[in-house]
Amino acid sequence: MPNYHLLDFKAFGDLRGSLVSLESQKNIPFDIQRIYYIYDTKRDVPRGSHAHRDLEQVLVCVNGSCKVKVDDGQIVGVFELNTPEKGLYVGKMLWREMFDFSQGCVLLVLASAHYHPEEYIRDYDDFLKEVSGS
Ligand code: T46
Repeated sequence: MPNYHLLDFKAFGDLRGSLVSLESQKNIPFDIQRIYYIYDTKRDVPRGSHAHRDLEQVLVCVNGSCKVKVDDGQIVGVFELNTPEKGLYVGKMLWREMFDFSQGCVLLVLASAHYHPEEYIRDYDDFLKEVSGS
């Protein structure tokens, strides 16, 4: 089983619009320690291209759309995020890339830990070695 999957969020919609609530250990499968958002992106300029040794995240496209490629060293999944009602859970030790950003894309990210730049793996070959245990 790959360590990534889509999450469905319940939207509370009425004549005024819609609301989605995200809560630690309820519809988000970890304690949220950090929230950041990515915006003002360019369609042809991918982001990411790294892995995390010890971080779990949920990515939600709250406006527009983008694609996310996740790679566990064996299986590669590509997801289009185009609704605030779905999130992509990205577990530990996964190479990720975000690309094909639409105009106005806003990607909200919930993370299980504070920002620790030293736990990033930024070289794909190093990632493959670590993930295969070699
Ligand atoms: C990930 C994908 C989905 C901070 O100072 N604090 C933070 O919490 C983050 C996430 C970044 N930064 C700084 C570090 C860089 O100077 O913001 C700048 C841009 O970060 P980065 O190049 O890592 O951004 P992305 O879009 O390539 O990757 C980010 C996350 O870093 C990463 O964890 O999984 O979004």
